[in-house]
Amino acid sequence: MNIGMVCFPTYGGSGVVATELGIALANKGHKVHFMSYSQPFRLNLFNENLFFHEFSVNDYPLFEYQPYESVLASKIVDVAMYEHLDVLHVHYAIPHASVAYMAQQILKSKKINLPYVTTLHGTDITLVGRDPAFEPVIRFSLNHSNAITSVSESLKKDTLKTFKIDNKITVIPNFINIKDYENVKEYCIKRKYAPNGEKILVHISNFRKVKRIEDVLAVFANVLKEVPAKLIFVGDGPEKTNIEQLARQMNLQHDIINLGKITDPKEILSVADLFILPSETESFGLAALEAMAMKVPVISTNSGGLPEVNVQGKTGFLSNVGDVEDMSKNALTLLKDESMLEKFRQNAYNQAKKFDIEKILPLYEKVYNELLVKEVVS
Ligand code: GMT
Repeated sequence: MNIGMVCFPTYGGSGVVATELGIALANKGHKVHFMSYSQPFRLNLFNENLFFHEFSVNDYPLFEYQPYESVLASKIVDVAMYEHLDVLHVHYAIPHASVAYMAQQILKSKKINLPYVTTLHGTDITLVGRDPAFEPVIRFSLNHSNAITSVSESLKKDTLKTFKIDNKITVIPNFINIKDYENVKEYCIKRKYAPNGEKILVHISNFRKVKRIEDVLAVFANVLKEVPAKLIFVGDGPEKTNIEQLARQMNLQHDIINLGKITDPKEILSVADLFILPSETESFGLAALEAMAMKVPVISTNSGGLPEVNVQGKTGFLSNVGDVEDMSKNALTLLKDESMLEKFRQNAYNQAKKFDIEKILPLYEKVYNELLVKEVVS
């Protein structure tokens, strides 16, 4: 199958899902054509079935806002015509679902059929999508998607609550390739970051308000009162400077290691004792799943789709949003009990295996195949 894949290339879950899905499809023999304004950060093109079509948006002085949608739609039309795409898969509804619709209509005028799948990832529905200014366009382009997938049951419910959608929504959870998590070497970094055997807490995100990183600091401060520990931050984003300042005010700066954007966090996770994710909303929590695949238990909130990933009292603990006392208590319970921590580590790994790409890939292929069958019939 020739598949067009549209995603944001920036540091974020939807780009990771699109990229890892594209790689897995390419390994299975499908030809996958990525279209984005720069190369998605995890896309490694050493695969004869993977292609990247970059487009650039002109910075003409008349445009205060650059016409991203028009350029992307034109790129999709071009790639669909010359690479003979069978299906287009767009990640993140805004603005990719309406761009896909526009491209589809242009292609129709050239007697070319291009069905499109829209995958909803989270903030495209729960945050940005809640802005009423987007409502008519999102509703229209979702209702005209040939298929819609959502990364959790919770996100599906949120979508149906927020928009009047007549279309079916198929839940296909986020995934990891469990084979990639076997035999990751520690490279002695545990000793470098925790020279006196301190416990290591890790938080990975794109540092936006929705992640409530101030709660990570509050939990860490409480942990430090009872257990020697270090906190590793991976990622960058709008809240980073505020968080650094807050950490100084709380006198935590000497125990925090800021690593910035890291493409592949497996090595860092290999030295972690706990992963902290206190998000306000989280449609799935891919970062938590990646931690679990590295045998790291998760202290998280119970918002959105997190309970579909992190199992209370088994792979970690879940608390109400903002309840830092409960999160601290849970973190300390695990950090102070080595055998319990070990059991949770194994449980986390076993739970992550349920989301292995081998189980998830056929679900996406089924969605694509159903569209092709429909096209033959109509
Ligand atoms: O919001 C982000 O953190 C980035 C965002 C994205 O779309 O890039 O992540 C969302 O999609 C991920 C992949 O499907 C999910 O695992 C994340 O839970 C989701 N983030 C939120 O809902 C906040």
